[in-house]
Amino acid sequence: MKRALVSGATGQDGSWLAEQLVDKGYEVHGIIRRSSTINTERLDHLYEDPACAPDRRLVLHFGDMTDPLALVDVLGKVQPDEVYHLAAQSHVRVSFDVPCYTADVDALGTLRLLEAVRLICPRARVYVAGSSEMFGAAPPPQNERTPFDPQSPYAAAKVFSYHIARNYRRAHGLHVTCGILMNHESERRGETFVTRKVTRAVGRIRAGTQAKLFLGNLDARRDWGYAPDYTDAMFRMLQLDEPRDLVIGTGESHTVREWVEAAFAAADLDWHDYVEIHPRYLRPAEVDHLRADASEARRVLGWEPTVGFADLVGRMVRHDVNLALTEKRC
Ligand code: NAP
Ligand code: G4F
Repeated sequence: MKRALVSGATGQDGSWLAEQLVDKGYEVHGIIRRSSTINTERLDHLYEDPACAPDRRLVLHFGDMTDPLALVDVLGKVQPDEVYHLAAQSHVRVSFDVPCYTADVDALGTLRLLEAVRLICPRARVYVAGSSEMFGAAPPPQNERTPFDPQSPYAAAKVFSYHIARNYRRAHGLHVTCGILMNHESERRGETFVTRKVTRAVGRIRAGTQAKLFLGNLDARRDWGYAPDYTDAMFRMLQLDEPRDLVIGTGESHTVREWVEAAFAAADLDWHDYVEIHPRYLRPAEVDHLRADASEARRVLGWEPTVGFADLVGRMVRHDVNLALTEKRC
């Protein structure tokens, strides 16, 4: 049985990936950080799966990307075959408020983990979560040859992560792969990212528990895909014998306005009646347009997205309409 260690296991991607790895027969270990509130909601259902808890197929360990000794300790205990490094302060807007913390977790955190892998389990294969945010102001379509032009502390930290991953591959011969993923969303997306913020609002407006939705820049364009397709791409990347960095995305982009319009329409609402612009949600620097040229990943991994824009919006709206009704009844 192969053993995988997932940092950021409690996040959107970590939870989908843990589920997929358990299904593939892996013993899955996740790093979670101590929190005063419950932060395992996205994983809790896995413990109801008989394949997981009783057989110890999913095991959680406390750790933090700012604590190198804890990373050494977990790696020593788990001795993983594969490490998926997903933990990050992942909110771009928030990275302008806490730039030093973001760099510590997202940039140095990756270095701490790679150094711990080098010392403890150098034969493990490592996936490092890069981001299409690294392309920043570079015009679309973006692919593996597009120069980075980061527009936020988050993006700059991810560029460091990308370069240090490549350095550990070249200098120390580690099997490290950096995935450069476009935005990916799901029913488990954090509620302050724009897609989920909108679908949560649509659900609550339909349930009569929210009146208005305040947003920032509606003109930005993103290449939105479905998160489980992207965690599947992470797995496929780590199965390549020669590690390489690949861009993942659908190749189609839409404005935030189009997302808003589609989400409200899916619940028979007119967004003009509910949405207002608030300067709080504007960013000091914006990324205007991300759209992937993922032809290399399609060729090398045989990867294809399975969920398109309209389907993705529909799934998330249906989920959040039901969720809001359940919350109202409670
Ligand atoms: P997410 O939902 O925000 O999850 C981030 C995870 O990192 C959570 O488990 C979080 O723990 C954990 N974390 C944060 N700070 C930590 C720290 N100091 N020590 C240990 N763990 C920490 O993000 P995601 O959407 O799943 O994204 C996964 C990765 O892919 C991230 O690196 C993100 O930057 C990158 N990425 C995401 C996208 C996307 O569209 N989703 C696109 C490109 C790249 P808590 O649950 O306790 O907060
Ligand atoms: O949903 P967002 O916050 O995602 P963003 O900034 O593109 O970052 C996400 O994708 C990256 C990959 O490209 C990841 F690396 C990163 O971790 C994260 O998952 O914002 C999308 C767009 C932006 O242009 C933003 O300005 O939506 C615009 N927007 C408009 N109003 C808003 C809002 N974003 C948020 N979060 N909240 C708003 O009210």
